[in-house]
Amino acid sequence: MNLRAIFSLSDRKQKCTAAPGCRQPRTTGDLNGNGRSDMVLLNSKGLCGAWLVQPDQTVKWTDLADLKAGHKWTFAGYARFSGSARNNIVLYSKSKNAIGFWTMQNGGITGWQDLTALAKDVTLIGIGDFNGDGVDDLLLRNRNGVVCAYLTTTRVFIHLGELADDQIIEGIGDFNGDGVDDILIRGNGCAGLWLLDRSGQLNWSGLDALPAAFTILGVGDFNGDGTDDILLGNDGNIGVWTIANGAITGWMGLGELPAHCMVEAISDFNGDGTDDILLRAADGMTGALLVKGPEQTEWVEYGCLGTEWTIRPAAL
Ligand SMILES: [Ca+2]
Ligand SMILES: [Ca+2]
Ligand SMILES: [Ca+2]
Ligand SMILES: [Ca+2]
Repeated sequence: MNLRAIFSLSDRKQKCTAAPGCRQPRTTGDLNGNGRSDMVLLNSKGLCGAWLVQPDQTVKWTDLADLKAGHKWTFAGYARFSGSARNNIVLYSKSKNAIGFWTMQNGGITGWQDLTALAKDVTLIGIGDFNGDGVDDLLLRNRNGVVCAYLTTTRVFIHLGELADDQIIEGIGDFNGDGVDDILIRGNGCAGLWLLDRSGQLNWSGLDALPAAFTILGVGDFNGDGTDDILLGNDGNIGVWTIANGAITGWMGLGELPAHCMVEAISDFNGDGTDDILLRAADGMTGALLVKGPEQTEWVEYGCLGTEWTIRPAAL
């Protein structure tokens, strides 16, 4: 199969109808700096708080703010804009098409910073470090499928590429371990990567056709080698395409999931250097599947969430 033909970057005439917004969850943030990732929760009334993951894998609730449902700001993701930890909480205002963030310390909000306001037809897709300077940037697209990065340190927009009509951005991660985040793209049943370098140049790497009935569930480093991998799942089973140097190196099965489980987030919840999978069952029970190795996982329960609570950043 000719992946280059399927993912033709030169086909810029088609009208893009792919859903805006990065579809899959990505790394959450460590909001209190204890080496374990935490979770921001937002309810339908606009109450925003966090589950701070403790060393014994219980969670401690902390109130953050009242965002007031239907008003200006909604939770848009986690980022690292200063320091070494991903502990900024990014908020998005639909009415202003603007982005800002909370600075955090010890799990509490210490301040607010405006980041940028976007042009009317531009949407925030995701957050990552697209020039490898250790500071997160914004991934944006316009309604014609043009994808840009807004570099937050230099406040410069750089053009990355165009999505064809059937292409969707599925995730963000560093798939070749060079310290620059790359972009996972799906189209026509196949997956591929936009590998970015520090100057914003883009190289295409076709991966493979998705196995029958499997979908992409998220991105994370599931074998702890410092390169992001791709989580896939079908009706009951999940597993990982392990990635190195922008190519698939193997399959790591992670076993069966109960029916109707949702992958809500991927991050390192126990601080062992390997990403884990936050799952939410149909009855609201939410916990982490700690990844220990091929076919080796451990389930820990954090608590039961009603349907009024969301964990994923809002689709913008
Ligand atoms: Ca950066
Ligand atoms: Ca990279
Ligand atoms: Ca890996
Ligand atoms: Ca882990």
